[in-house]
Amino acid sequence: MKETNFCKSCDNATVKMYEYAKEMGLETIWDRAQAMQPQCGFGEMGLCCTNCSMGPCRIVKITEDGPKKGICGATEDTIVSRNFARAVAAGAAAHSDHGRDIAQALYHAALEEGDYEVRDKDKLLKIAKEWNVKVENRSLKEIAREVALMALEEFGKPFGKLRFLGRAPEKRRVIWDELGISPRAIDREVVQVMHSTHMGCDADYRNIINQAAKAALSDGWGGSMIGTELSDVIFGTPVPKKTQANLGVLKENYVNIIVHGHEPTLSEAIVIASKDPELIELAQKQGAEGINLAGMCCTGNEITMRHGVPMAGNFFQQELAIATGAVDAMVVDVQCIMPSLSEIVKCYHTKLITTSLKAKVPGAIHMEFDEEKAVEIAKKIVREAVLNYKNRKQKIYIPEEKAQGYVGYSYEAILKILDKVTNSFAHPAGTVKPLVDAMKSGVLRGAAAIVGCNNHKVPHDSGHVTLAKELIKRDILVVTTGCGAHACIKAGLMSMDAVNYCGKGLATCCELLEIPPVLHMGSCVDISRILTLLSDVAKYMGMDISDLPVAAAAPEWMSEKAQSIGLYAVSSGIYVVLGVAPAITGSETVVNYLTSDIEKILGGRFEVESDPVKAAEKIVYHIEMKRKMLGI
Ligand code: CUV
Ligand code: SF4
Repeated sequence: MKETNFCKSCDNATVKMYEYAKEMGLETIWDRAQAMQPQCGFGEMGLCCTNCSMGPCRIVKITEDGPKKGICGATEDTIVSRNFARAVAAGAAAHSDHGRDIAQALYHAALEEGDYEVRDKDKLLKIAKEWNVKVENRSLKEIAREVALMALEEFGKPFGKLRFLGRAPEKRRVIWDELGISPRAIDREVVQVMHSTHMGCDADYRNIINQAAKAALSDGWGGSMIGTELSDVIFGTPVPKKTQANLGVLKENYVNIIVHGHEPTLSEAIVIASKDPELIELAQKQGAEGINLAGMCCTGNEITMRHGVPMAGNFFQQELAIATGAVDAMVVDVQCIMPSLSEIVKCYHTKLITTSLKAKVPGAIHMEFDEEKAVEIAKKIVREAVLNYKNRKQKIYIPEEKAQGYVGYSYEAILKILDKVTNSFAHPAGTVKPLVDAMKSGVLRGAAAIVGCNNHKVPHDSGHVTLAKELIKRDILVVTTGCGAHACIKAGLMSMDAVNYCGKGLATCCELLEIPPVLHMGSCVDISRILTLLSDVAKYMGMDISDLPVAAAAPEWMSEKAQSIGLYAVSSGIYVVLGVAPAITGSETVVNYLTSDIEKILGGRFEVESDPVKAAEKIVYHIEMKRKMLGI
């Protein structure tokens, strides 16, 4: 087998643990990626269709005499766009189903069933006002119940458009309406993509992509936004706090529990359970000093944003965490959980505990989570972990890497920080004005979001980190979510010392506001926070999102959810740079459409650039061009 440079990571802890795992004879993501080479060219280009059983059909591009059409006559444009649309629909479904679970949790909270409550009253009232829910002479519970029910209706209501579209600037809403892509109900848009990409239905690539855009918008401005906003209502809107990140947050003499996956309903309950005095005492009886909770992937983002729980690592570190030998339980719910975990735990005492009906893994212990008995079940799960401490038998090796940083920059938190420099005499509190002023004066050139996963096609974390460093050097403020956020905090970019990497303008802003140059805005669904922020900036300036000197990047993306995010960002008028090409390269027409023509229609477009330094240059170019057009 040819030697590859697979485990290149800019994160020392990952490199060390990878080498250690190799020594121990463990198989990790990098080994499987290597064994998979060369990867299927048809699949890579999006040219394989399995939408009906006359197939699979694949379009042969490299030789002239190979088939140029599917058996039904579908062209490469049709096949590629259908595959892309289906991936977007799957991603939108995943995010939105997460949002639905949160809405359901709020409903239970309102009925006083279970352990959840309304923790952010202001946010609830704000949403109630936005949705025209009567608040006078009503209890908080009544309001919460109606808001929850309305949120649940967003998934399948027969008429109207999504309520949160009202947050978008007027110009944006007109574009969506004219194109017929204002989402109606979340489930409906996903279903419609699945229907029209069925064999023998939609064959027009532009129409297929428009429908995919509609489903994607139902994620960003629907499912994800509901997920974020209602999570804030139930669990509190994040405020800045200090935390630590990387595998070094695991503690040898403690019961280590890692929560991994996505939905805060489970992880919030585990946070409570891990502080239970009886369970801590039980841990001590087992010989441990206490219970140490850490989060991975987006669950890690959710609980660090709200509680400062240490972040154990991102997507590519999940197997490595178990290889430390110090994890007594890895508790997972949905999404981004590698099935390989059940294989690697066999070599350790670690218990892999699945909790969702939507995600069982053979070989794991299943302890079904129930929103109505959240803390009770969480305590059972924590107890399992605690009692497992004494079963440790392997050598423990925890890399010492552990970075410090600040997290918790929700949109509301950012507004509050901006208040510090707002002369409240002249401007009402809670305005984006200082941000706009800084951008107009050129102290800040613009802002960019760095989001998304890890992918073996890019050296681990270095896509995120290199891009972030290149951008802050040029006075571009970076906001980040998902595994990009993990990468940035591990690289020290969320500490106050990171001003040393900044250009003069951004450094001044950071020092004045006491913020790091890379702001942690949460999990993947929390990209909706960025949409809300951009909308308010655009509205303040009397413009559309597509006019702003901003950009987004997903340097190491891999999931279908990321494709949905990318498309809703583009459809919201944002320039999106992808570090990994989506499976569309089989059709030049579709590539041209998504990377060029679509900009004339929607104001945003995709760019594919695997080199993060070049990606930074492209983002800078885009931002400077937007500034010029604004005359600033
Ligand atoms: Ni939802 S989707 S690997 S955990 S960011 Fe991380 Fe984020 Fe991608 Fe998954
Ligand atoms: Fe082949 Fe058409 Fe069936 Fe796809 S839908 S598998 S291209 S026959």
